[in-house]
Amino acid sequence: MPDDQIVSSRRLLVPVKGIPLPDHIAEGFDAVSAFCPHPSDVLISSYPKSGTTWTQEIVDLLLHNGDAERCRRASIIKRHPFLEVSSHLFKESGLALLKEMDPPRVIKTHLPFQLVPDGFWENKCKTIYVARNAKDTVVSYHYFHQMNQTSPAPGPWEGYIQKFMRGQLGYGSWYDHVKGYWEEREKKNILYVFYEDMKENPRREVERLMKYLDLSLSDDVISRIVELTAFMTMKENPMVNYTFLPKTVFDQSISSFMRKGDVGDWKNHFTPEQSAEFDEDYKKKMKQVHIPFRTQL
Ligand code: PPS
Repeated sequence: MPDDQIVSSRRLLVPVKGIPLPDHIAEGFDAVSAFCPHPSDVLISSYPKSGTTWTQEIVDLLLHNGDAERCRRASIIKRHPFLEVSSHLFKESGLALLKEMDPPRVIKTHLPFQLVPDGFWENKCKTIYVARNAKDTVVSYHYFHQMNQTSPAPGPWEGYIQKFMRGQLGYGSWYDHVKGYWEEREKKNILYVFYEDMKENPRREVERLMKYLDLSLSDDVISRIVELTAFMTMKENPMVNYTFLPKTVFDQSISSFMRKGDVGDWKNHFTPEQSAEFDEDYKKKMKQVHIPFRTQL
């Protein structure tokens, strides 16, 4: 077993300002809120299961001119501290890792906009928000909660969709999460990226990320980054596929972290009735805002 994790067990969710968070995150939340980043730090934010790891790997490769070896210097959780994660899960919390690193750092979070420490906005940190359509997200989250031994047990699919619609899963309402960042994206200079766009045309999205980061890399390097971050390549890469965590944390015999990597897998899980109910509810929750999500390509 790697020495940097501790054995864990399924945890409870505790509300922080109305958002259900894993109890170990809720307990340490005051220190997270007080975290002050450096203006050169980059934040990668998302609702869970939206393509965060994929985006992190692209950003790391962009910042290292496509050098695959340098991007294998450590696991993704060490390269990009997970802001709110506590030492209950990993030996070092996100904040402890950040303390050891010099800026510019890339920081991962799943916090909704209103829980992100103010320092990120005061210091005008670059922020990338990754969003994925709700139906594929809830499918991916259900598999994840089965294999993630530190999260509350997900229960059967039917009830799980209801919890997702009610915002009762970890990190709360998907609907509020995607809307929160969408509404602030212009004022806060947030780059809003869609998982489906990355699948459709990865090169175009890698170039968007590159420009946002004020980088200019050669066409060859961009091509290499696209290849290195293809689903099957990342699935085989031990520095990003989370096989560095022990079975007591992520039991990948239940479901792989790099599971399917597709747009439209929801069709294999939703019954026609579940899909109709979900769509009806979606229309109500998303009616004030048009965010161009696609559930198929
Ligand atoms: S986490 O735990 O919230 O940080 O998970 P996150 O990384 O956001 O999302 C995991 C899902 O993203 C898929 N994934 C990819 N898809 C396409 N291409 C690449 N390179 C890629 N890397 C990760 C991963 O397989 C999860 O989705 P599902 O649908 O479960 O396969």
